[in-house]
Amino acid sequence: MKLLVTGGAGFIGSNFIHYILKSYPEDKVVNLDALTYAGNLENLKDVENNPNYQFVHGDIMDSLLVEELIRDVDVVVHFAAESHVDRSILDSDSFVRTNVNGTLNLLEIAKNSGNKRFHHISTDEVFGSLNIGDPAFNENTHYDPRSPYSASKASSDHLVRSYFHTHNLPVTISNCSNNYGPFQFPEKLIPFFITSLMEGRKLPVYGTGENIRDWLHVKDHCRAIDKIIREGKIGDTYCIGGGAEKTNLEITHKILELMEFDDTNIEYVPDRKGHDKRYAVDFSKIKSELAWEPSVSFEDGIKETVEWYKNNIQWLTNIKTGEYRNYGDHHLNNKHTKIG
Ligand code: NAD
Ligand code: TDX
Repeated sequence: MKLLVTGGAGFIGSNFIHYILKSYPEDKVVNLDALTYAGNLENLKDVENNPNYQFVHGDIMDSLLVEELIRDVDVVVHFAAESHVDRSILDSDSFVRTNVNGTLNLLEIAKNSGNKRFHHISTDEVFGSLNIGDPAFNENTHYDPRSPYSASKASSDHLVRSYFHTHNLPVTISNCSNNYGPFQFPEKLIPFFITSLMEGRKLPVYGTGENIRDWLHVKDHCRAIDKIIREGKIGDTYCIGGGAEKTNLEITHKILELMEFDDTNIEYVPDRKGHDKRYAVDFSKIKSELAWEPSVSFEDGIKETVEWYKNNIQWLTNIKTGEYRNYGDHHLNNKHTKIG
């Protein structure tokens, strides 16, 4: 199989590329990434010389480039997005550009290139916010996005489904809960708190810290996407979850415990605007239809993740100093194809 992965230099996309190249030595992967602040080619250092891997620096809005790349792949696996809720609250434009217009551009080209198989990576946040005791989100939950980020992702999901119904584009969609693990940009809760403690800063818990997220190790998300692109039913949506609901304070205390710090390192700060209370995902469909379920327990996964950040200080330092962006330049000039 030849895959066009968009956004493969980000957190989940880079983990997915590692997963595919390791699991399927015959498969080929083309990674199209614009290298925004969230794209980091150091995430792919281990595979950069793999003959089955090619990096292309470019934007999913660049139609000529996308047309050229889509032509000879079997499947498009679409991760590229603006992904951070807090940034979407400050400035929503780039979220609409990449998440909505960018997805539309890919769909249109996939349609015009012989109806390519298209898998769209989405989020549980499109379903809105749950209260304690509400049933978990599932594939039939109505959309109710409440942040500019989730509104842009909801819009992209609708466009993907519309291309299935209108044009018979062979699509699938997955809506996943919060991921954690290696290579996550240190703006998201778990890596931000781990790296803050490493750097001697306090942990800014928004509001009371009682908001709940369902956590899934990124490796398990990659396994689920792999199952869907190979065995998923065309036109279907799959909800993916970790079965590990935790309050933000539980996460905070766990990180403090694993890193041997005490509660005086917590600082309560004003709440996020429109902060969703709770996410929870019912993953029984993918479990029964595709025999997928999480394999990494939160206890093991969070321990391993803390260790990963402690053991990858150079990766982190390069982000803090901005050096990671030069790694991209060096890499493009010396090793990999740059088309467009
Ligand atoms: P990320 O922010 O770490 O990575 C996004 C990648 O997309 C970056 O490499 C960036 O350079 C690239 N990109 C951005 N705009 C682009 C453009 N216009 N053209 C080409 N590339 C572009 O994001 P992530 O956390 O890895 O999330 C990946 C996908 O998974 C997103 O679609 C996100 O909505 C979804 N998702 C994330 C989570 C999570 O917990 N992180 C959970 C569920 C779903
Ligand atoms: O400093 C912080 N303090 C804090 O209390 C940060 C960065 C976050 N939080 C809280 C807000 C959320 O309740 O922690 C929770 C998790 O926050 P994020 O890591 O920003 O994730 P979230 O907003 O839940 O969205 C994530 O999961 C779904 C990803 O960023 C999305 O891309 C994905 O779709």
